[in-house]
Amino acid sequence: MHGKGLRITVAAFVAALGFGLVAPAIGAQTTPAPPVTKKVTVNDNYFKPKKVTLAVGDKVTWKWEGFSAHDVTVVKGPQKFKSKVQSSGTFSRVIKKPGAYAIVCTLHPGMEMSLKAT
Ligand SMILES: [Cu+2]
Repeated sequence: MHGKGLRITVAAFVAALGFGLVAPAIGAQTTPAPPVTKKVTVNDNYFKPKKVTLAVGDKVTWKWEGFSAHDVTVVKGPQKFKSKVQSSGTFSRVIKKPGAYAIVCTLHPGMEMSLKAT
């Protein structure tokens, strides 16, 4: 007698968990967008694209495609970083802070780009 009643109670509790509580909780969660890698090419003497918008947590990979040496330097922004002066290869950073970033090649005045992270 007692055992059967307990089983029904447990079954009802599990059903309540499954349909009443757990399912809406899962449905209400927002799944963050997976991190994305944005590609920028480093050319002679310009970045392409010049403007990049991304979400915090995304990565930017600069790829050197010109013949001259260049660098990637944040001159203004919430997160500072600087690549080596290089003429080939890549440089990557995960953008961890929201805001506007002004980026230049310190070797070539006017070789600039901007990043906006939200
Ligand atoms: Cu340059």
